[in-house]
Amino acid sequence: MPAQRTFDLVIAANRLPVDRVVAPDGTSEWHRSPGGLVTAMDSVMRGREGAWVGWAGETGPAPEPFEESGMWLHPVPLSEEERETHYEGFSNDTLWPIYHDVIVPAHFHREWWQAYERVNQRFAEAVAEVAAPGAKVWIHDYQLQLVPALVRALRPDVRIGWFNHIPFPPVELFAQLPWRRQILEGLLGADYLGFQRTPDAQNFLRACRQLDGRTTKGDTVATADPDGRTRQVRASAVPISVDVNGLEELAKTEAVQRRAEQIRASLGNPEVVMLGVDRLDYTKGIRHRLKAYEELLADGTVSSPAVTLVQVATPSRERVEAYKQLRTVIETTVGRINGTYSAIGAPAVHYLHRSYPREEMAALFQAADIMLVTPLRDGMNLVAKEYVTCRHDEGGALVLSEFTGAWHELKQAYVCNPHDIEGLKQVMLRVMSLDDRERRRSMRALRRRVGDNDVQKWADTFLANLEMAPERPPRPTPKGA
Ligand code: GDG
Repeated sequence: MPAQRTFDLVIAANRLPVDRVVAPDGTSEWHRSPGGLVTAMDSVMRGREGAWVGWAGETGPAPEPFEESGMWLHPVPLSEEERETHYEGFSNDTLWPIYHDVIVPAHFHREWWQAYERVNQRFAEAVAEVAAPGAKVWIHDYQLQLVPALVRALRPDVRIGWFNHIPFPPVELFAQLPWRRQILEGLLGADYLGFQRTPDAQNFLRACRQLDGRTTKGDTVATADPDGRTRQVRASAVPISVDVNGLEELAKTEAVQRRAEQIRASLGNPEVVMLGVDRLDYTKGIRHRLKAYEELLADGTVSSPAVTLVQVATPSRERVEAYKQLRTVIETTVGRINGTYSAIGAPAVHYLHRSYPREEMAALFQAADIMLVTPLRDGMNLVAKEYVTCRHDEGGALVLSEFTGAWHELKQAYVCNPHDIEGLKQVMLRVMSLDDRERRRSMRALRRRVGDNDVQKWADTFLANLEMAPERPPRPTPKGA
C-alpha cells in the first residue's frame, strides 16, 4: 500500500473546489469551480504542500484522492440520506435560518443532528489523515462546526483555524438550538476563529459566556482540553473579499466591454438599468427589491422600459421547502409586474433563473447603472464587492443593505433598509437623480476601499492570526522531575 501523503496546510470545506463535468460521449473530467474561495486558496496554496478535504458533490462512494492544479483533493463521501439530513436538513434548514435572523422558521430534527455529528466526524478523520505533523488546518463554515474539536482530539499537534462565512447570530437566537453547547464546544477546539464582522465574533463570545459558562477576556475565551490543560481561543473579525486584480483584469478585456454594450442594446438602451445578482435565497431580499420597483411603477414615479430591472437568481438548494416556496413567490411577482407594466418586447423585469460564466457576470456589472444589493441578512455579500471591482470606469452606483457585512466596510454606498419599502423606493429614486460627479465620488471611494482589502489580504490575515493565536501554556513539569 502506498504511504499516505501528508500536507503542511489542510483546507476543509463542505465542497471540494471542483465539479465533475460529463462530456456528451459519457467521459467525465473535473473542472475547477469558479468561486472566490477557490481563488483565495489558490494563492495561499502556492509554494506550499496543500490538501483540500471536502465533498465532491455526488452521493455514494467518494472518488479516490487526486491531484488538481497543484492541490491534493481528498473527497469525503456523503450518502443520499446524509445529503438530505446533514446538508439540506441540519446545515440549510436548521443552522442557516437560525444564523440569518430566522427569516424563515428553523426546523429541528434529532436525526438531522445525528447526521451532522456523523459527517463532521468523517471530515475530522479525513483531515487527521492528511495533515502533516504540526500542520495548519483551516476549516470553513457552518456545515463543519464540530470539526475543530474532533480534529484536536485526533491530532493535538496541529494548529486549527475556522472561518465563518455567514453571520454568527445573537445569543437569543442561537439559544434556540437544542445542540448549542455541543456547537460551542466543537468550535472551541480551534486555536483561532475568524468571523466576517466584529459583532459576529462578539455574538460568539457572548454565547460562550451566557450559554456555556465560559470566561472571556477581550477577544479570547478560556477552554480546557480533555487532558485538563487550559487554552485561550481567539475570536475576531477578518472580512472576506474578492480577487480584485483578476476580476478587474477580466472586466477590462475588450470582450467583456463589448458584451456590456450588447447587453444594454438588447435591453433597448434604457435610461436606467438596475441589476440584482443573487443565489435564489430568502436572505437576499429579492422580494423586497421587486416590491419597491413594482410600487414605483404603480405610483408612476418611474416607467418601464425607461427604467428596467435585470434580476439574475442563481438556482440554489432547490430541494429545501423554503426555497421552493420562495421561488414560487418571486416568479409570481415577476409575472405580475411584467403582466401589468411591460410593453411587447420590453419586459419591465428580466428574470434569469440560471447560472452564468464569470465573463457574463462582469459584463452585466458593467452594463448596470444601479446595483441593488438588498439582503435582510448576509455575512458579507461578495456581489457588492465584485460590482465595485468591475467598475474601473467609476460609473454605476451601489445600493447596499445595512444588514450585510459589506456595509460595515462600504459606508460610501447608498445605504438602504430593505424592510422599509418606502425608504428603499426613495433610495432608488435618489440614486437615479444624482449627478454624475456625486455618483463617481461614491464609486471612487468604494473602489479604494475594496482595492485595499482584497481576498489575498483576507487569507494572509487569517493565516497570520492563526499563527499568532495564543500559545498553549507549556506542559507542567511532572512532580519530582
Ligand atoms: C456566503 C455568504 C459571503 C452568483 N451567481 C453566479 C455567480 N455568483 C457568485 C457571485 C459571488 C458568489 O456567487 C455569491 O457570493 P455572496 O457573497 O454574494 O453570497 P453567498 O453565496 O450567500 O455566500 C456571504 C460569502 O459566503 C463569502 O464568505 O459573502 O455572506 O452567505 O461571488 O458572483 N457566479 C457566476 N455565475 C452566476 O450565475 N460565475
